[in-house]
Amino acid sequence: MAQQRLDVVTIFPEYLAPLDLSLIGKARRDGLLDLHVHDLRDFTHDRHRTVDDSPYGGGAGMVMKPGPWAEALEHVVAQGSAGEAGGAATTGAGEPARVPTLIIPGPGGERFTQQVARELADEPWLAFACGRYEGIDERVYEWAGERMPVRVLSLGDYVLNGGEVAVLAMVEAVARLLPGVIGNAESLVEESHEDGLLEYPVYTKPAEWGGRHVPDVLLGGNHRAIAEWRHEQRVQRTAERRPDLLPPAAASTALVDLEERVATPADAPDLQVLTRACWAPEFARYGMFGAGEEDLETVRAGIQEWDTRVWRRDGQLLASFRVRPHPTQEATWQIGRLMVAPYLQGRGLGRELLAYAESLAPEDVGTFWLNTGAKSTENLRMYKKAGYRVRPGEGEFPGTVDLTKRRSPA
Ligand code: 6GU
Repeated sequence: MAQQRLDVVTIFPEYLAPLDLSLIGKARRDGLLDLHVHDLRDFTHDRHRTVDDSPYGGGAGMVMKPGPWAEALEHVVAQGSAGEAGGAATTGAGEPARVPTLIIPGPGGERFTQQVARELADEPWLAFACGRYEGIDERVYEWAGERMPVRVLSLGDYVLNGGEVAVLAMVEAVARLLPGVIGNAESLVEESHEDGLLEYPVYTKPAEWGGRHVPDVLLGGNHRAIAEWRHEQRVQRTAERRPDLLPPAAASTALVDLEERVATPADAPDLQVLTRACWAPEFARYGMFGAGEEDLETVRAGIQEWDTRVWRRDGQLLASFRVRPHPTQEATWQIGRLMVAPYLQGRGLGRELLAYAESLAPEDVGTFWLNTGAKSTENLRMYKKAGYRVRPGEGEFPGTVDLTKRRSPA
């Protein structure tokens, strides 16, 4: 079974002691989790083991110095290639992971959600950098970003004193998704946030307690009625406590309610922005550094070479794709740049766009072809669900895979 390696760098190693307890502790003892905690002060060289200093430009508090961080992270990265007994993390394919994905917890980060937890559970190796004080010198983020994928993640809109408590939360959320950590896979599926609704209320014996009764429906054996009641409770509870999780009633997100146009060169600037917005998180996450920066000239050329479609609402570009006959492959329809504005993702729009892109193919087309990041798990999930199969080997671009699907006979 694959093992996930975790490295945590902190000035309070004892803060991570709870990771020896309960299910997470058991996962470690079972060898599913390989956790290493490092003391940042071990990477200082002065008598006082100094990790912070006053901020340039003035202001409150102290800032963590870059030097110890770089040394600590270099030490962590070196563990990957060191081949120390059982030390090196391996990918799903069994190759050693060369660098970890670095997580820097902080209130200024991208929101840590169940979706992010799933993405992190897919990674063979995670490193966590726990900041304290007013934060870490900005150059550490740049330095690390040139060496490994970096994600700055926040638990929510409030401020903690440091990243340690956040790391406890994130490690618990991620580790319980690893195969083998929780015995019953179903208990993972039937959960708050797994499908966008909060959990239903639960009861156990006695059926009457202090004059309070367990709802009748749960005492009968009508499983269908129970399932319906529970679903109703979930919707009601979500509406009361987390209305933000329910699909917005007013703003429709169906494709048919948006204005479709064939793109012209005038759409290039907006398309460039949408492409960056869609790709930047992937690049950061999966470490395709520096790739994917297209200048306006290239975007304009793409509009000429493909049939590019754009969808706008109130002038704002919300979605796009481009299609054309494959330049070299016979009877093949190329679908590219299927993009949905980040805030509209996860609602099935991409799926709708894909079906529409396929419907534009001329009659003689027998195969649909597209290309995506080899590690873009959400894209791959959607394409596979739509009937696409990953072609063996590397895709058209480094770090990508090609996918194809036979057109079903009309
Ligand atoms: Cl991840 N870190 C800190 N220091 N404060 C936070 C947070 C993280 N998430 C919310 N507040």
